[in-house]
Amino acid sequence: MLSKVLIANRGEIALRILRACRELGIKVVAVHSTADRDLKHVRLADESVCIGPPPAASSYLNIPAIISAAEVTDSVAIHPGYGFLSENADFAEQVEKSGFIFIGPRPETIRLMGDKVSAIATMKKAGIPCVPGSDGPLGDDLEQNFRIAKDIGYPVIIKAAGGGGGRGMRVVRSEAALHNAIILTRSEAAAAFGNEQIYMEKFLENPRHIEFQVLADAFGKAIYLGERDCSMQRRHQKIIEEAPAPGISKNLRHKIGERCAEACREIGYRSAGTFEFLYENHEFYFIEMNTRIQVEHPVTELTTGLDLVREQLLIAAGESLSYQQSDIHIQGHAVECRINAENPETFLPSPGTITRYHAPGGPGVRVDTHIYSGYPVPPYYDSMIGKVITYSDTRKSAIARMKMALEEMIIDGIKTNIPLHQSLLTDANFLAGGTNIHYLEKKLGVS
Ligand code: MV4
Repeated sequence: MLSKVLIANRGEIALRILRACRELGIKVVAVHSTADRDLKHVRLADESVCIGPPPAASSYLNIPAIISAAEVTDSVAIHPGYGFLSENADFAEQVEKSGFIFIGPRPETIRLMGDKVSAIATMKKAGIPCVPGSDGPLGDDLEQNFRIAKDIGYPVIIKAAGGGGGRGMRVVRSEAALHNAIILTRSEAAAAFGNEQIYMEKFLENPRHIEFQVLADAFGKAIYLGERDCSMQRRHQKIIEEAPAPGISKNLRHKIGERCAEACREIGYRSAGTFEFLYENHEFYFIEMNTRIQVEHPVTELTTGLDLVREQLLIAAGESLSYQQSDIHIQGHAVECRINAENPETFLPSPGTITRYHAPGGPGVRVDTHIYSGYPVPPYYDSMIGKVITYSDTRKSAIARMKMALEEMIIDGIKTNIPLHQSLLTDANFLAGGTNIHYLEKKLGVS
């Protein structure tokens, strides 16, 4: 087993990783910015190293500082969590070149999936259903691009190969608007991602966002752990996720999940991963692959009984997967509400000291958070301060447990989005299940 793991992250996920390490008897090194000395996982870690000032660029994104911290503490592996350096192929490469284990996929895999054009080409070849599109990057020949768009059929969407997660995209509804959209998206892509490659897809008007979780070891074994519905979002920030996705049959889950697992085998995928799909008119269309542990991983843990971070650690330690696909049974229903330190009406961040905190509890209630009474939420980072996840035998009962849990939860001193969740948990369309990616913004009257 790994002797000592450095956690290159902060907040709830750092604490989540610390707990998984502890359970396996792995020593933990926390790294933190000067704003994060009072984080719960820093207190609980065996050792901690301050790696820089509050701005992430100087601390949690500071590769030399993090690798130096691993060196001086004799760490053997680095867990990147989500966000920050988690999908930075150069970081993974430097971690390995410095003699440490990167807890995640191989650097080449991260690079392949980071470029959306190569990710889609790879997945298409591996038999994953993709959105009808340009089959590669767009060239500069306008007439040819007109033909590609005409063949796909308007509306189309122009996306940056270096983008993802909603950055660098433009919808085009007519041939008259295509040329400009290509030029604008290309120049934005060059500026934002240092990669001017762009590609074209059919624009799906009202899809749901459904993603499949996979787990693969270093010996070519891979399994899928079912799907999550992450359609409830605002400005590409998910706020509620659930597993399984309402209305997806066991048959379709098996068909898509098996293809994801097979694709992992073909590309030599390692660690936890997520295949992101758009789902519309009973069809799945692959859009991106995430090569990290995700915020919403707990809903999959509750419906499968696995501990995904534990599995990541075991895989990184060179163990083979101890589960076969036939060992995996999706049972019950799980819902996750992300708790953000923000104004529920304006969505502006609401940093400050939490003067009073009471956690909810009871059957089927899990709280993943690093907050405590007296914790100062710093203004420098993402506003997510925790997640409440509920589980029960049915969706209806998991939602009922969530309503109770959020009524029970007390976070004083700052504003949170709990009132927004309360309103969604009584929303007839949410209760019916299967709302699309535009539902929340429409309900809020934004788009
Ligand atoms: C799309 C799409 C419709 N059609 N691609 C946005 C985030 C990035 N991961 C991909 N995104 C989209 N790609 C095609 N061909 C609509 C979106 C999209 C979206 C996707 C998932 C979750 C929320 C979204 C919000 C707006 C647009």
